Amino acid sequence: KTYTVGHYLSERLGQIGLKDHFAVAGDFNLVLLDQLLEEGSTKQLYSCNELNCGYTAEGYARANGAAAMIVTFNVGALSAINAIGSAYAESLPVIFVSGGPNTNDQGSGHILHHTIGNSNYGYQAEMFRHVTCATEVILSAENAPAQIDNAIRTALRTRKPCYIEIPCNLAGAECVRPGPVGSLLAETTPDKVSLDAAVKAACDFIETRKNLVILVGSRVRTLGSLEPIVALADRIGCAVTVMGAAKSFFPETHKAFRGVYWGEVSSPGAQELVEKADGVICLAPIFNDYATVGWQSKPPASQALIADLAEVTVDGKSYAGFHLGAFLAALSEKAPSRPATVENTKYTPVAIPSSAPGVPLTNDEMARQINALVDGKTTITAETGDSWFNAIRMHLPEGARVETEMQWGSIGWSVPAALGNAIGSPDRQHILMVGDGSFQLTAQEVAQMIRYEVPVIVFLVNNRGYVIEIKIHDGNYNYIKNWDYAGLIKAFNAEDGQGLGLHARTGAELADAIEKAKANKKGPTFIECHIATEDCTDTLVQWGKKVAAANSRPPQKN
Ligand code: TPP
Repeated sequence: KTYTVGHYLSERLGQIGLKDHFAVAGDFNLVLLDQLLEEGSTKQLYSCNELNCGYTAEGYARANGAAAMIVTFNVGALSAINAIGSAYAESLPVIFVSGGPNTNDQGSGHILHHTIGNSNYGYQAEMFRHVTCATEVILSAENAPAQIDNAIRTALRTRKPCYIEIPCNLAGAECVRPGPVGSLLAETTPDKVSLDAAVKAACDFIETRKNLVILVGSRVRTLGSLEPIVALADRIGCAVTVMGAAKSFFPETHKAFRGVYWGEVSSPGAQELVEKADGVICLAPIFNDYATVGWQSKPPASQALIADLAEVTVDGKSYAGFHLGAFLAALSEKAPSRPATVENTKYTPVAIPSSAPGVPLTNDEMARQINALVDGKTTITAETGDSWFNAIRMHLPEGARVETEMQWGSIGWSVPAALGNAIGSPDRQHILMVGDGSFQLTAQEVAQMIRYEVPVIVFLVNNRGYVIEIKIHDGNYNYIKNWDYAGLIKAFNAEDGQGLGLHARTGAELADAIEKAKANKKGPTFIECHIATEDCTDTLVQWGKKVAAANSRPPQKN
């Protein structure tokens, strides 16, 4: 039997540790999908549309380190580009594969369906070039192995999405078998001279500062483990805070944990700790306007050591040629100990207030009950909106995980991302917190949770609007058409689904719904939580004011 380009891709996906790939069919990728099914290293799972497919893959990469998706040319790929932007922004290696025009049509002047109606088919790859680390348009079966390998290798090394375009008449063309997978997986050998210099500079920084604190950022996700961060904190002995987007990326039960640093909306004590420190060791941070509460809370360069994924900056000097993991490992062996901040400060978590079971459900009571459900094997996916602030104020047992998409911040992300995450880590309990406005973008992906019997517990916050936007800048455009959200589950179940749709209008109803959710393992349990529009976290209100102020700065006059 002929071994094909599609088989080659399929075998590689299995070799890099994927168990599944996500797809939407179209005539430019049908033969490719056949090859993937035939070779069979990974399972083929389907999405309702390509945007959802992209976010499902993005969520799977969060659980599994990488992901793959296959869509059709233009009509599919251009829907998915938003999700690939997300994977780029959030540093997640999603292997994006698009079917492409038959090689006989390329350069022939033929006009093809699904295109913008001219005969130059390079524009799709050109668009994706901005949101991927490697863009490979395959034009011959002979070159396919090197091009597929280059894209996958670059994605895994840089932790960014890559682009592979496979013409519809090459997916089934004869191809050589893959060589050893090691060259795709291995990190490049660190530049030892540069690494040693960075570690020396970091040790000097640590030695000469009186009040040190570690600030953990969201891109540490790419390390795949919290151990290197814990080892560094233990070695230095200083206090540790996490950025909002890095919630759960340091164990909250660790003696050095001092909560979330997020400028004015920090955990009690964390703002003072970080802003009074004369040395802040920032691990893979993203200091955007949201994270800095409208540019108010970025540690000044003179006080910050920035250890990013591919470079370390200390006292204005940059060192590169090694990955963050190698830097942390070396620094954890050499760093001097500075116990000051961990001994002089303490962390007092704030309890989430409760309300009586019979009264109308409040945001606090909802957050409190969700928090009580979280154990060490729980992943919470929290959508843009007040769900961020609710997830961030929760108390996490060791092992619990929170996933947010704070850099890209696209509403609708969380429904497919929670599905992908749950497929990528089926041994964990999955909780999704999503607002009604966000849900309206990607609602139909709940049907795939039903199809694949994925028991995500969905908390849909029906507060009749875009409350986060109301707090940033109010107007008519922030109020949405109400739906019977829980009622959708009956429609999605159709004749064979086992999803459960429930309403919670009081604390007692929510508690009852959560009990039913725990028992339902054959599909998602969707709990529509009815919350008053004005009822949201205080942190959202405070943060919203600062972000609004930053957004409304007038243009500078020349
Ligand atoms: N469109 C996209 C794709 N992404 C966005 N982030 C926005 C628009 C702007 N936006 C940010 S949050 C938000 C909107 C429209 C509303 C979120 O509302 P909801 O999901 O109901 O959450 P809540 O604020 O009520 O908690």
